[in-house]
Amino acid sequence: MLTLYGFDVSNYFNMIKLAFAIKGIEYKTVTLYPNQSAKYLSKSPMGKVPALETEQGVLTETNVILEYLDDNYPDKPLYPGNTFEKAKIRELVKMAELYLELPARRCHPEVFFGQAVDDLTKKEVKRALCKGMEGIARCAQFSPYLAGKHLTAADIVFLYSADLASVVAGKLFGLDLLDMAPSAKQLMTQLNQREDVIKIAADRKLANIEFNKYIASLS
Ligand SMILES: N[C@@H](CCC(=O)N[C@@H](CS)C(=O)NCC(=O)O)C(=O)O
Repeated sequence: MLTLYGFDVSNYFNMIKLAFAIKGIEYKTVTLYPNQSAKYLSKSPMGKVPALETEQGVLTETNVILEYLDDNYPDKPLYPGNTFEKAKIRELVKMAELYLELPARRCHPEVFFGQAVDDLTKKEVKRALCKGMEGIARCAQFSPYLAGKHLTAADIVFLYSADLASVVAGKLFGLDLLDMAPSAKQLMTQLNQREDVIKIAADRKLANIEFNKYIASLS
């Protein structure tokens, strides 16, 4: 059986959990935090989560895992359509990660862990997030999903990237990031009403208690 390494607070981990839920794939989880132990690095080369253990070996990088799952479990495709349509989904996945998730992450220390981030970083992140959401607005269809009428990998990555990016934009810059893409709010609402997404959010809330203790133990 597939084994997923990571923890329920991780947005990347939750992208894979949602893909599993949508496809109805059975899997087990090993709860662990990112770390640089030799044992974990032998599975996850950067020590990050998620990592997926398959019969053939371990895979990391969320977009890669999503594509692997789609290739092996083609029911309920997350990359539906012809080669152009599939590429468009990959484009949106990459945009959500590069231009929302990653810039927002630079401000996570201040927003989620109470560690001040310098003003230059904040200025760069503010600009990057606005550009990112505007870019996605130009590329996505929002009809109602990012790539059209089917929920795809792009929506999964957007959901768990835009949520944290919105918190960063709201708390640090007083901005409503979702306002910058028409129908983004509607899409987030729709996705957040799904049973599988609600369950993942409940797991996250519960896991947050242990995670906060873990973070406190680091200082
Ligand atoms: N590019 C990676 C990013 C995964 C990632 O950053 N995961 C976070 C947890 S949400 C992590 O492991 N952080 C620890 C670190 O960056 O060393 C992916 O697509 O899976």
